[in-house]
Amino acid sequence: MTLAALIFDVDGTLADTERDGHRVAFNQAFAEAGLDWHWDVPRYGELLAVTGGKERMRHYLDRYRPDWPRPTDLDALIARLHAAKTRHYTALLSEGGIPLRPGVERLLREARAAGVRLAIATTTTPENVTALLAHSLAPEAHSWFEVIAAGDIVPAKKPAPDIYRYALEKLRLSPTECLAFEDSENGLLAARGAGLRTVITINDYTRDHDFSGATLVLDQLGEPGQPFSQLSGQPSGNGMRVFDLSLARTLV
Ligand code: XBP
Ligand code: MG
Repeated sequence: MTLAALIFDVDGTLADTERDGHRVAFNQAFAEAGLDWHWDVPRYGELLAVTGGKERMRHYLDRYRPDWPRPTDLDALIARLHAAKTRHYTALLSEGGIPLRPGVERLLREARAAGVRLAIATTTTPENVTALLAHSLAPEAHSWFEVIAAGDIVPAKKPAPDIYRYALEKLRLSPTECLAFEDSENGLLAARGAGLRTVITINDYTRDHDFSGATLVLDQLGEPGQPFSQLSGQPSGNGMRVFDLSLARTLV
């Protein structure tokens, strides 16, 4: 099968945005609202089991704050906090941002030059994707992606396959022509659920996740002089240990 498109997750895959980005922005929103909620690094790792910021806040209350007095309109509070969190997160990116992970920009540029189409499938809010691409990649990088499937565009977030199905439908491609890139178990379940072969690049929050079903598990995509380590999957035919299009093509 010819490789037609690469579909990328954002958080944890394009950049390590969770610990020093989303987590910090959530805490800023909580403090600004006068709430005594604070998510430290290990607690945030537990909370990442639930994708989506609004869903994550609700899960936090259910799991860790059963006695916290709920306002009559909890949905409205969550929506306000989430809007504030998005404002803090995008401001943080514009102030210098969070770098892309090794190999990401190289692979995106190689795909563009070769006419391999690009898409995004993420649970995060669309403004966050635009801000990350603009500040960490290139001002016009938004336009590099034919489809940006993000946030509440589908009601069921990862691990549900809906966001990947949506992206495939917009691309008008079958999953066998594409390759997905993910960093987490929920992301892998979503991509696999949509029938996609998936390459995982782990990070500190996800290294102990169950990645059975992944085509390839790497520590990162690698750069010349900074080769990837392969954690599982078929041995790559690429002696360089840099994830490039020629390696991607062997996987579909
Ligand atoms: C990303 C998420 C998101 C972000 C926060 O998961 O779980 O919830 O942490 O984004 P994935 P919002 O990488 O699997 O897409 O607050 O904008 O929802
Ligand atoms: Mg992710």
